[in-house]
Amino acid sequence: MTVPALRQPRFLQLHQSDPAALRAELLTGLQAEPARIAPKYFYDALGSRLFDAITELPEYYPTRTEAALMAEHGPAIAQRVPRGATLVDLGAGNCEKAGRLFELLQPARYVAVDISADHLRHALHCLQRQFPALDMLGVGMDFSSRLDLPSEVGEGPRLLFYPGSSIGNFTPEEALVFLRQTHAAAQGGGLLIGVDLRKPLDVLQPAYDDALGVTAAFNRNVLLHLNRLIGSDFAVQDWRHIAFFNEAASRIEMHLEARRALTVRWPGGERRFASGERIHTENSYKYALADFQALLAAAGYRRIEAWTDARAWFATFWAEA
Ligand code: AVI
Repeated sequence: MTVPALRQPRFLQLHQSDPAALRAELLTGLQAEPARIAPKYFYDALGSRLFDAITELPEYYPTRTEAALMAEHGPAIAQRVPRGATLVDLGAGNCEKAGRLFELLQPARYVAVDISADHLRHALHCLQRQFPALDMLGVGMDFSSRLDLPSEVGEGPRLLFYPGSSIGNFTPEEALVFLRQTHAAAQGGGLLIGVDLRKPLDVLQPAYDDALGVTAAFNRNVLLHLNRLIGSDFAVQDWRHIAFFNEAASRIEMHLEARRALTVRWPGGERRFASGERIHTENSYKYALADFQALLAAAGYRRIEAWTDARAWFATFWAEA
């Protein structure tokens, strides 16, 4: 008797890092007024672990609020979403959130997208054992500047999944560009997206400045990552974590503030920072429900539906392409 071979996930690595371009981008940011570092540099190995720890903090409500929302409204969401579509998980990470949806949404294929296909290997192999019949593909690509899915993702409607309110780390203008790209990529399917909403300051502020200091460590760790990438000599103890809600822009801003006047050096350059001078590291936009609905409509989506938790802190939108 021959035992049928187990289906294996396939992998495709499209993103190749370009050290010279990366260095140029980082140095431009460091020399800008005010200095800035893009939030994607938070996520080295330690930064990714610190982010996982953030999601478990009592103050960081988005992850557990979204999970509860999906558990409660999953069946209603499943009624809207087409069966047998290709589920494309943007920023899949450990693939946990999408894995919880397989039984509910019954996709024909699962495509996990992240910056590195290697990061997806373990999670996809585990999921494949749990769901042996599901076709699985891991794609390593950087979709933050352009979402251009490869032909291997296949024909037919796609269900794009972008949970966690990562859309909030784009400016609204960038978010619109990105949503237009998801609309084009959906091939007549749709987008299931998690969005963090405006809420009282006494909830927002501690979520980004927690009592244990995990978010502070996450923010300051970006400097250690930079030291490895460009050979700079940032000393993390010289930098204070700052997080506040910018009411006019409706966003949490994170910065690193110099505790004293200092000079940061790297091969071929340096920058002086005055005491109290800041490096801007992240924006996390908080939307009104109607404003995000309007953004989806402007991107070309129709039949937009939203589910929120009882306190209206977080929303999951389904939008047809
Ligand atoms: C990944 N992103 C949605 C998080 C957020 O809430 O904006 C990143 C984060 N920054 C500080 N805490 C969490």
